[in-house]
Amino acid sequence: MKKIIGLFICCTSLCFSQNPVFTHVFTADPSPHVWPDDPNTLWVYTSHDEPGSNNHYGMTGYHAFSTTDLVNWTDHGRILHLENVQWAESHAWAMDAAYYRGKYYLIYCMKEAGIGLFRTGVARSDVPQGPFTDLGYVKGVEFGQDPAIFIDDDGKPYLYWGHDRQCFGAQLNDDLMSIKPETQVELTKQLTHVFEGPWVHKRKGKYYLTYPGLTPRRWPEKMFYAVADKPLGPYEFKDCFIDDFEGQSGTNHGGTVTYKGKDLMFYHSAWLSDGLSETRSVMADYLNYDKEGNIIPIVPSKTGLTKAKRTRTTLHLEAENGFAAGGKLYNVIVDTWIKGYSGKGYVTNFDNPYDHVSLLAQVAKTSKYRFKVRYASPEGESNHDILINSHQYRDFVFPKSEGFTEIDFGIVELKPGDNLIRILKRNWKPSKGQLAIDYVKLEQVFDDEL
Ligand code: FUB
Repeated sequence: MKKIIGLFICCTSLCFSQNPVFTHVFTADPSPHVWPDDPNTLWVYTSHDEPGSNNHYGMTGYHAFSTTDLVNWTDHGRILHLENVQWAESHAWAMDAAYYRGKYYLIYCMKEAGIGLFRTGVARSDVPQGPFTDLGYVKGVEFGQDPAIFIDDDGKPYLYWGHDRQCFGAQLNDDLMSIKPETQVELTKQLTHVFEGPWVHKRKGKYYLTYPGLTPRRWPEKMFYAVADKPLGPYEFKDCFIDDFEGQSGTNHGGTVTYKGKDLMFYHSAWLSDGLSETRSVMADYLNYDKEGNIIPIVPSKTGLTKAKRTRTTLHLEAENGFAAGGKLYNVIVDTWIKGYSGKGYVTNFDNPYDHVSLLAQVAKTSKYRFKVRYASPEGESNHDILINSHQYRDFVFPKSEGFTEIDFGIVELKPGDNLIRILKRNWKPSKGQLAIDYVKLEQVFDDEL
C-alpha cells in the first residue's frame, strides 16, 4: 500500500499536471467568481493550510488568486487574517466572496474570542484582490461555519451555512450584517448525507445546492447536490457528483463558476502534500450537465482545465497593503503623487535608518522564484538593503527612474511557511533620490527550467 501511495505522490508532484491548480502554497475551500465589471478575469478565494499542519485547528487566513487564461495565475497574497479580526480567536475556515452594490465582500467564518463558537464574519474591500477590512459578524446566525453567499438575479442576498450534519439558509438584510430571521430555514433533511460547506448557484432558473457529505461509511467526504425552484428550497436531493478519489483529503469543499461560457468546479484534494491528507490544495475540473440538468459526475483529473503542461503562479504583493496583508510599514508612508503605480499607491519616505516596508510571501515548500521589485526614484539613485529572510542584497543602488519600473533580481529561494521580504534604509548614507516601492513580484520557477 505504501508503495502505491509513494508512486501516486511521485506522479502528482513530478509529472506535468494542471491539478492542483496552485502548487506553491497550500489552499483549501475554494470560492470561484467572475465579477460583473470584468468578465475576462476569474477570481478564486481560498483558505490556507500551514505546511505540515495536517489538521485545520491552526488555520489563520485567506488568499485571493486571479487569472485571465486559467494557466497563469496571480496570488495576491494574504487578504484577511485572524489578527485583523478583533472579535475572533481561531479557525479561519471556509469562506465565500460577493460583489454587492459596488463593493467586494468576503464572508468567512472564525471562532469568536472567549466563546469559541463559529461566527460568520463580513469583510469589505473596494477591489477584488483585497485586502479586506472586517466589519463584524452577521447577527442572527448561530454557529455560522462554512458560509456561502448567493445574490439572486433580483439583487436579494442569501446566506447559507452548515456544520456537523446541519445546513441552514436565510435571506440577508441589505447591509449583509444580519439575516431576516423570519426567512431562516433548516435544509438538513432535504440534503441527504450533508455535513457542511453549502454552495448555491443558479442555472436555467433552478437553484443547485452543492455540499460535502458523509455517507454512513463516514470519512472522507464526497460532494453531493440538490436542486430547488427557489433559493431557500425546498431542495430535492439528486446525487453524489465527486466520489472518493486517489489522493483525496478527508474533507472536500468547493464551488462552481461560469467562465468564458464554460462551467468549472473548484474543490480540494491532498495532492500537493506528500501524504498529509489534511494539508490541502485547490483543484479544478469542468462541470457538465446532462439534458435534464443533472450534474455529470466529475472524476478529478491531472490535466485540469487547459492543455498547457502546468499552471504557473506569480505572487504579487502590493507594498502599501502593510499589516492588512501580513506585512509592515515602519516609519514610511503611502503616497500617490508619482503616477503609474498599481493598487492604491506606493510606499515612500525612507528617511531614517531601519525605516522599512515588509511584505509577506506564504509558500508550501522550499521553492524558487524570480524576484522583481517595481520602484521609482525620480530625483536620483537611492541605496537600500533588500532582505528575503536571511538572504540579503546589501546597499543595493536603485538607479534613477522618473516613473515606475521593474528590477529583476534573479532567482531566489523561499522556505515553507511565512517569508518576509523587507526593503529598508539601513544607515545614514545619503541617497540622492527618495525611493518609492510599488510592489514585489515572485514568479514561480520550476526545477526543470533552471
Ligand atoms: O478548511 C477547514 C474546514 O474543512 C472547512 O471549513 C470545511 O468545510 C472543511 O473543508
